[in-house]
Amino acid sequence: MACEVKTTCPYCGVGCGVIARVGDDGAVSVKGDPEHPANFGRLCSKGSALAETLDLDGRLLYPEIGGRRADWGEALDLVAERFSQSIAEHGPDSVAFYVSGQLLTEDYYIANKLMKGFIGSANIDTNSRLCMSSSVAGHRRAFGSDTVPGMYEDLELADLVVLTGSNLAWCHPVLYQRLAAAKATRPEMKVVVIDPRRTMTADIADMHLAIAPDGDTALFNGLLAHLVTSGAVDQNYISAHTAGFPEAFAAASALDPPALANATGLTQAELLDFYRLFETNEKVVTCYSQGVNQSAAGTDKVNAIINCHLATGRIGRPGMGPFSLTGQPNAMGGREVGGLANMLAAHMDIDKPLDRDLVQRFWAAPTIAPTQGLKAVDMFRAVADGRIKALWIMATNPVVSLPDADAVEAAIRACPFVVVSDILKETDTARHAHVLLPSLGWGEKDGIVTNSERRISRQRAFLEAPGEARADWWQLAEVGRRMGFAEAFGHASPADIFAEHAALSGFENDGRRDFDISALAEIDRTRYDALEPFQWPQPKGAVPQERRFFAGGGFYHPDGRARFVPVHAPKARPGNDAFPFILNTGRVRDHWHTMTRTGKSARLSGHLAEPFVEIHPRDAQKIAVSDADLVMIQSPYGAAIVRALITERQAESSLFVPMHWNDQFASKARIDALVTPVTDPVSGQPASKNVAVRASRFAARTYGFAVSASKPQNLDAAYWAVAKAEGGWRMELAFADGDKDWIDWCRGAFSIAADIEPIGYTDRTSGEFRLAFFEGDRLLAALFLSPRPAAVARNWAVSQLGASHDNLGRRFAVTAGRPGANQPDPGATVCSCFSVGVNQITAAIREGCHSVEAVGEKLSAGTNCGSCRAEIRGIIHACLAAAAE
Ligand SMILES: Nc1nc2c(c(=O)[nH]1)N[C@H]1C(S)=C(S)[C@@H](COP(=O)(O)OP(=O)(O)OC[C@H]3O[C@@H](n4cnc5c(=O)[nH]c(N)nc54)[C@H](O)[C@@H]3O)O[C@H]1N2
Ligand SMILES: Nc1nc2c(c(=O)[nH]1)N[C@H]1C(S)=C(S)[C@@H](COP(=O)(O)OP(=O)(O)OC[C@H]3O[C@@H](n4cnc5c(=O)[nH]c(N)nc54)[C@H](O)[C@@H]3O)O[C@H]1N2
Ligand code: SF4
Ligand SMILES: [Mo]
Repeated sequence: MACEVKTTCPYCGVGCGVIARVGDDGAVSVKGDPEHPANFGRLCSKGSALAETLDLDGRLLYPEIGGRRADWGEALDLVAERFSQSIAEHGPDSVAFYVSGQLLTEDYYIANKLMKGFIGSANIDTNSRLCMSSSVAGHRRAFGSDTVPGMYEDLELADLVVLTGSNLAWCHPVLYQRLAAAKATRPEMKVVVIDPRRTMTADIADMHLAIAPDGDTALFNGLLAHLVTSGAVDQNYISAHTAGFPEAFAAASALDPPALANATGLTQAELLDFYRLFETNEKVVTCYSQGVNQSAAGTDKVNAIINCHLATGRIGRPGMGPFSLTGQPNAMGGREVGGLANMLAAHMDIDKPLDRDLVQRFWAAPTIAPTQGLKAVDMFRAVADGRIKALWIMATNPVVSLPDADAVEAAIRACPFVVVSDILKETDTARHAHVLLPSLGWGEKDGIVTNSERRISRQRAFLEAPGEARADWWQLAEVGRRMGFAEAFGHASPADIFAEHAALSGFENDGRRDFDISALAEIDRTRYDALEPFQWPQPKGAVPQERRFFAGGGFYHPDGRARFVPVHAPKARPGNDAFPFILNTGRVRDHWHTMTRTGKSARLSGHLAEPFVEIHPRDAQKIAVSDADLVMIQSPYGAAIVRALITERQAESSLFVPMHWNDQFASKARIDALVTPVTDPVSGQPASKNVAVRASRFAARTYGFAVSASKPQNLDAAYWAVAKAEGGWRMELAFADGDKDWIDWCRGAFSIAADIEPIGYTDRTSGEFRLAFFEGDRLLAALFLSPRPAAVARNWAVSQLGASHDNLGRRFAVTAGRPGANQPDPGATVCSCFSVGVNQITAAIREGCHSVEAVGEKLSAGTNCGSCRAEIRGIIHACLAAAAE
């Protein structure tokens, strides 16, 4: 029977509502939920492709112990026994949980309860440490609580939207679309993008400030000083609701205009233009994300921003406020349950004895963690030096995502007991687990997530659990029960856990704590199943309403006042001749983190199909790298090999490499292997955007491209990167030598039977060589080799996997490596929703489509999720500019 279920997207913190439809044949399709207040029906490219990521290929379906299948009872007994044993012999701090902002609130609540209240350690930290912890720390310093004051609507109501360290167009695409739509109806609205790179987000900006890495504190300090001298500050707000203004102002005035220009890498004129915009627009929202948080000065950057909003009283009113954009679908939920090592449940403070006592009583817990636990980077150091002897990793892939990732991998490998709960059998982290526990994934699990604007929505199951996979909360509760805490972990369903969480939020609260959803403390399963998205707080007895915080003060420091935090611009990193480039890392539009889900979609994988480094043309020239060359990047910690993408969008002396690629998809592209494990002193968040590296051309003798119907195995190449493609796989290759037995190589890599003979083609003058293997009329694999980066029409070659090759002519056409005149090559994918390539778009432009709308009308490109509209606009500009030359 076909059915439709309302749920929430499992990717970014926008938290879009999704309607999943399961057809009579079991096929799933998704569409945006028109009634969800985050997206009103929109979805981005990743959300639209969700149905393509649900297959069971590569799924972990049964528990495993030491690589052999085990049953749940045996696996859970072993986990409970080894954790209990370590605690008995070495104390509670000898064990740790490393969890994730992709857990549901209920999973997270149980993990935190078990560790802090029953094991009695605070050694539970989460990938949110790498993501939001500077924002949390900045909020708590300023507000006395981890409160996001505003809501999404503020971006639409503002007259000025400042985006700093946020690539909104690619990372929060639906929110970006809401902003772009608001700007289209009110063109007088201004958008400023502050980012060392000219990202796609800068496309709608009235002003792009290509700030020097970590120049944000200086920038916002200079702004605060300007607001004072120009008289834009709100003295009434400052005196009624804040403390510490003089000290913050003194710190902010430390740099004179030339020094400010120097620290920010911007001209004095640029600075003044920006400062005037901020001064003259009362309705201003400053959104920030990882360009702010992931820094050795991340917390100071957050407070530098908040200081400016406090000084002008522009906070918590429609269209005004600082706005931390959360990354993961449940980064906020994790903060609500206190899943960080330095927090306690329900926004309580682990350093406060009264809070600890309250939580312990509520849980009827035998103990409560007496002090903060180890933050992520320190936690893995403690794993490395043997202090932590049993580790449970859940819904995160630290061998890819933590700084100094090779050392993290070595630590995990050396740890006496490692449990990994994941949905996939093979990840860079799972390969080192002693016990592997199969978790339910999106569409199978049930619970709650909270988005960036404090909106709580249900993720609902619409698929059967595959194999023996079980929910993360169930795994944790079963271990808790087996460790002797049956009563505290007797929950029968996520609804039970949520009710307990809601009750704790209101327990002895009386308005002392911002997070209060006690109106839902008595929720039963039926109401829970029907729960509509709502914003917190929702205290018991109060009329449900959506609200902002702090327009009239009411901060959570004991005196009710916000704190200005005096912050100083960090000293510029000392120059370093050995490592002259600054490596900046981040995201691409169509991949999610370590690609365990988006890597399954051919459409999403087609946008950017291999790991790359963005490099400025002059830097490329300096290191003698041309377009499509391979580049070796090195830091004192590790190395990576990626493709050169030469672009003026990148600032000189800095490089950008995406964080996504890992050992499952490329030979050597885990970029966190290079990232220095430097952290912010307040938040403990790693500085993943400012790493000193060197770069050089990676010289290969032979370059290649291949397509294969089967998943390639054991690729023996100096460089390889594989991506899912329609009907199979595509891969980029490079070899240190030119004389292999290529037929043999193909048989090994593509599992081709010995009796299948290839068709070959060699061009002696160009040195190009091609091989194709067919079974019947079907192409099994084709390999294209060249002494230079291989010029093959890639999307066309991929399309040959699905084509019929029923005559010799067609087969030989494959070895030509490019389509005949009657079959145009679409080029690299730009629009993943409709699989439209760059060559099709340029052709349409040549035929007179000179606007995004016109291209959309002709090709449909950009008309579904809209995520590629900025890119299409860029192609139009480039084509028209080239034509005008
Ligand atoms: N497509 C996609 N979307 C995602 C994710 C994904 O994996 N893929 N992940 C989600 C998650 S968990 C997160 S945390 C968010 C992250 O969302 P964002 O923070 O928007 O994404 P990033 O690409 O990490 O970094 C943002 C920008 O910060 C810039 N930057 C670097 N250094 C500085 C600096 O010193 N100052 C300033 N002002 N800017 C700087 C970078 O050039 C980059 O363009 O995205 C979420 N959305
Ligand atoms: N250099 C650099 N490093 C970074 C960043 C950066 O910008 N630059 N960004 C950082 C940030 S902001 C983040 S958020 C992290 C993200 O980094 P990670 O959290 O390591 O990345 P994911 O790929 O999201 O890992 C999620 C894992 O959980 C599995 N999984 C999916 N669903 C479920 C489920 O329901 N249950 C369980 N148990 N498992 C599940 C997936 O298969 C995958 O293995 O990376 C951080 N690292
Ligand atoms: S913007 Fe895209 S990735 Fe983020 S929640 Fe919405 S559909 Fe999902
Ligand atoms: Mo994140």
